[in-house]
Amino acid sequence: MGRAVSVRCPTFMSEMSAMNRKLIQTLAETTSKQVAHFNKTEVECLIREFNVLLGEQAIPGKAVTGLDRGKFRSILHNIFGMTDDMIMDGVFRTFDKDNDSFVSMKEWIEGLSVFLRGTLEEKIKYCFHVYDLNGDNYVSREEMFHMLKNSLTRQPTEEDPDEGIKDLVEITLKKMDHDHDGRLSFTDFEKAVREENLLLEAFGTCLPDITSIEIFEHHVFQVQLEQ
Ligand SMILES: [Ca+2]
Ligand SMILES: [Ca+2]
Repeated sequence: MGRAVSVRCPTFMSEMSAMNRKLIQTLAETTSKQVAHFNKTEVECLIREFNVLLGEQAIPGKAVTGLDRGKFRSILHNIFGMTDDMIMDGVFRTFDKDNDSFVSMKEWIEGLSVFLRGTLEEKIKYCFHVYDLNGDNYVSREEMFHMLKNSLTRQPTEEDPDEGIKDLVEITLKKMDHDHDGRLSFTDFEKAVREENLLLEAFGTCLPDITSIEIFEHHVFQVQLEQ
């Protein structure tokens, strides 16, 4: 992506035991080969940040479960400014690939690769997965209704908000449901987003804005340069 300048981890690394450091380096070596958008040093920094956020040290030989829903949601909220519960649950579900209710270190790095630096193709897959609330590979009328209602009914209006949202669902379907079966398949969604990129986050903000990406990356990758 052309953004990987020389990056150094905070001095924190030197405070870790040599054994732990070696473990993290080995882990980073392996993991960086599996993710598209981070180099080895960046992966090392992300592992360190993961441990900080987890609030406990990764002890060699001890299995670390990972970030639970609550911890993960507070990261989305505090670091990336997300507020929508339904969307945050969707992001959690999308990061938690093996569905064990924890975002493991590997899931964290793989997820962030798309979340922070994903290509359009990767982001289309990611957003579709977030929006497919029940995981049946379609975004249904009901799912659209719930998400739009959740994101739009912040301000109370005099009219029945449900009617307006139902109309919006129909308008959205008309625009995006290319095969006319009354729901969005991945193919429908992908086609619509490729035609109009703004539809990527049609049902709620599930990707961070550029400012929070920059702040996060600066904090995780380059904090040492300022010390
Ligand atoms: Ca998991
Ligand atoms: Ca669905």
